[in-house]
Amino acid sequence: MKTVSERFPRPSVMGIVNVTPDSFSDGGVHLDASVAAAAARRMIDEGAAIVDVGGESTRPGADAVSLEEELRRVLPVLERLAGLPLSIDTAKAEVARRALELGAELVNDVTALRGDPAMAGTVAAGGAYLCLMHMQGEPRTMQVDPRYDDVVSEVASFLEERLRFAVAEGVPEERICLDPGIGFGKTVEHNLELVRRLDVLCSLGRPVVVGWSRKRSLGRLLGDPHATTGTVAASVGAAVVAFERGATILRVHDVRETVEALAVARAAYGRGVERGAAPAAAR
Ligand code: HH2
Repeated sequence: MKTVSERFPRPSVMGIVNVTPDSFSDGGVHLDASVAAAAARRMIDEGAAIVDVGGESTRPGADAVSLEEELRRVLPVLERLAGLPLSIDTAKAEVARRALELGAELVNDVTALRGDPAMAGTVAAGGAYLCLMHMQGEPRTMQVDPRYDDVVSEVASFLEERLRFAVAEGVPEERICLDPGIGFGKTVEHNLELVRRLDVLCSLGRPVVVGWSRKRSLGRLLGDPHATTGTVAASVGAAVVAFERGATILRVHDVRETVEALAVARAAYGRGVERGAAPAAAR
């Protein structure tokens, strides 16, 4: 099996399909399994390296969903997408296990293996890639006054500890990627600081995933203090900046626009960038 870096050259795009009624951006749009599967296929045609399918919203304020409900949402979509490159966005080991059985190759766990004690073993046994993400608090309350002494070093220490844990539990290090968790218990300034100093996270030695697409911090940056989403153009700009700072995988809703913008950025940086070399400006 390829390493994350071989499977996902820099930059790679991860498309997002949320099979939920309440996701902050595409909630309710993909609740029907056929509609969700068609959206995923379109994203792959548009250049996504992988499509991340999720059945539980983690937007600020979201409530948890039961195992039965999450399976009911995602399994029919995964079944329709057999043979395509898929990731499962879940914190539940049983959802991950069923998704891997149906051919998913990556488990995207926003709790970084803290949500379900069986998750690490499931990922290891399934031979899957794993994304470990930082979150302060839990979705229901995480945006209520998030605080850090130094957001970058705290996120880096957390991810380093989670990486060691995953490896100790049997997940090969070369299959793991790390994500600062934009918007997960972070103010606009925390998000900006994490991307500005993304080189600190890149120096942990694993490919970095950034998911800033359509998030409220982008809307707030544009001057609306009550925004709950960001625009497509702001999201594309955010993806290019994250790539420029060293990100390998960009998790986005708008695949075609992001792929086109990243093609220009990649061409401008020239040879070597896809192998993980951070552009000089990001070092
Ligand atoms: N963001 C969301 C969900 N999963 N996974 C990773 N690795 N990184 C992220 O930044 C990330 C994630 C939230 O965005 P979205 O899936 O669009 O919305 P919701 O959680 O409301 O379904």
